[in-house]
This record gives sequence, C-alpha cells and structure tokens, in this order.
Amino acid sequence: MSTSVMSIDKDVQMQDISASNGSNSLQRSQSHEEDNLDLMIDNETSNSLNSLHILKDNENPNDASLLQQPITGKDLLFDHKSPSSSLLDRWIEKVAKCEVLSEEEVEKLCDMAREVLNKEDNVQQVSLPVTICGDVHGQFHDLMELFKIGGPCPDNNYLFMGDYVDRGYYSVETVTFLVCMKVRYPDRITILRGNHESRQITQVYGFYDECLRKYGSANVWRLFTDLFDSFPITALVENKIFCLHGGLSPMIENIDQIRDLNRNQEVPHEGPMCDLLWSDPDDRGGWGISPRGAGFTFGQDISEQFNHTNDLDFIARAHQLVMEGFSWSHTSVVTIFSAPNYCYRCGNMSALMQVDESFNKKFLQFDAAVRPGEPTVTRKTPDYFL
Ligand SMILES: [Mn+2]
Repeated sequence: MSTSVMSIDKDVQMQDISASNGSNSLQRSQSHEEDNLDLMIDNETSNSLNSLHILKDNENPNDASLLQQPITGKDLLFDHKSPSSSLLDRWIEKVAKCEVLSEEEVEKLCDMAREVLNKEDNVQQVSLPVTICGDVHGQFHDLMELFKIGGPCPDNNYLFMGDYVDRGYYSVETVTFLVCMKVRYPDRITILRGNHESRQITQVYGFYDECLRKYGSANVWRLFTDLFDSFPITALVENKIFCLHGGLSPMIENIDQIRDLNRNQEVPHEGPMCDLLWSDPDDRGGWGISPRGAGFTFGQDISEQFNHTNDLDFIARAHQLVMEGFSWSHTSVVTIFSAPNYCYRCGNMSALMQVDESFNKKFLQFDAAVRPGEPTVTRKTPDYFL
C-alpha cells in the first residue's frame, strides 16, 4: 500500500510520503512499546468503547442541528456576537450537509477569516481544556464524526494541526466548514497550517482539481490558498504543550524565534517555517535528511533539548499516518492523525487527544464514517470486540 502511494508521488519534489512514513512509525511505536508504557496510560480500550457509545447514542453526523447550538450563557460570555453570526450559522448549516457555498460566499468568508486569522500569533496561545486533532485530508464525513466523538464546537474547544485538504474527496467542504467555524467561534477553535495548506502541494494532491470540478474555475482554490498564508503555524497550550503540524527545525532553538517569522507567505521550500510544517521525529539521534525532500528528521536528543529549553511538557504534532490514530515517540512527542481509513484504504483508526484543565490526557479513537452512496468495505474486526 505504501509503495503505491510512493510511486504516485515520487515525481514531486516535496514528496508527501506520510503513508509510507506511517508504517515506519508503526514499527517504531511497536519496537518502543516498553519505553512508552508510562506515556500510554491514557490509551485504554475503554476509551475506544466510550467513543463507540457516543457514536451509537448520537444522531446522524450530518445533522446540522448538532452544530447549531442553542444560545447559552456560556456563549454570551465567550463568543462575540456580530451581525454576521446568523449568516455564518446559515453557511455552517449548509456545509454541514456536505453542500458547498457559492463562489461569492467563499470570497466573503475568506475576507472575514483573514481578518480573524491575521490577529493571531505565529505561536497562538491556547487554553485548557482543549481537544487536539491531526490531519483530516478532505474526509468530510469523518470530520463530522470527529465532532460527534469529541463533542460539538463551541461547547468544546478544538485545536486542529493542519492538513485539511487533499487526498480525500471533500476538501472544499472540509476547509469551508472549519473556516466557517473559526470565524463564528474564533476563541473556541484554532486552525494551524499544515504542509498541504499550500499552493504548490494542493495542485498535486487533489484540492486544486476538486475546486475546478466543483466550481468550474480555480477561483475558490485561489481564495483558500491565499487565506492559508494567514493561518498560524504553531500553538502553545498553557505554555506547556507545543502544537504544530510537522516538527522541529535546526534553526529554531526557542519558541520566541518562531514569533519573529513572517508567516504570511506560501510555505517556503526550506528554512524554519518549512521545517515546522514538514519535519518528522525519528529513531536516529540528531538531525537527519528527510525522505520527504523538505524539513528534517529529528532524534530524541533534539526533542528533549527543545522541551527542556522551552519548559514544555511535550510536543503534539500530526503529519504522519499512525495506525492507532496516535503514537508516542521519543520521550515526549505525540503524533495525532485524525483521518480514519486514510485515503479510504489505509485501514487506520483516527484519534483525538482531549486535555482537561488539569492536563489529564485522554485519547479517543474512532473508525471511518460511512459515506452516503459509497460501498461499505468490510474490515477486520477490531480487537476490542473480541
Ligand atoms: Mn502533512
């Protein structure tokens, strides 16, 4: 499976080999199982059962009413009401049904979103509690499932670590929905930039073609890829959990150096901003050449030094397929991947990491949602049913 993914992509300069790297990660997490036992406390089967209960008890994931929460005291306290709220609510309701907005609506949405996102920092401060998510990759129905498993936004705070588009068939709906939510509930949802939120990568991996197919022109692709330049590149949860799409950079020793970067540009081919969106943790120590052709690999010595220098508990990142949906590497780097059955064929679980006010971590794992009109592919029965 990974070989076929690689062969599709091998002529691209900056290869996206998350699928093939994912199998490495799987081997890595297995071989390091003992080292990681302490950190795996939160990964109990009961979490999977919990998430399945939530799944059974709730309504249809496409039910827009789920996403339109009644106005509560909490809303009035934390969410700024604006004249555009009802417009956004209508858009959210529409997109939640997996329908696209018109080109004019997307243009207006992107203008509103740019205003919100440009106020955010390169290192966006996030408070607990928060639910941290990895790659979504255009798997819109799984994103709706994610909000059912993790609880609806804005009642729950979310932090997404990039890669909303490409690969899946619903990149337009996925990114439109998340951007609508960001504008509607700016303090409740954080959306970081992934390496796929880029003009160059989206022309190869599906988002550009999908926009052409759904809108008949590249205008919507241009609107969104321009907006991606405004997305924050990292987040810092309570000054203790450093979140980003890819990984560390040899040019960044402390987090303050990230604050000085000019992020408002296409993802560069090299340099610190590129590395933060492209790098991967590795078993080998030190810095290594990345097989992706962009970013670096970094060893446990590097992540431990970075966490020590910046007084961090751990790093949360996405970017690599991991079969259980999350995987610890080094002593304190966790990979979270939220696209179940990635590319509709990888057979992996998706995971979310909920962190409560006391820094307790809980991983919720879930399987792919059914896509209306698609044949259901039989999969091996997961162990927890036995
Ligand atoms: Mn990625």
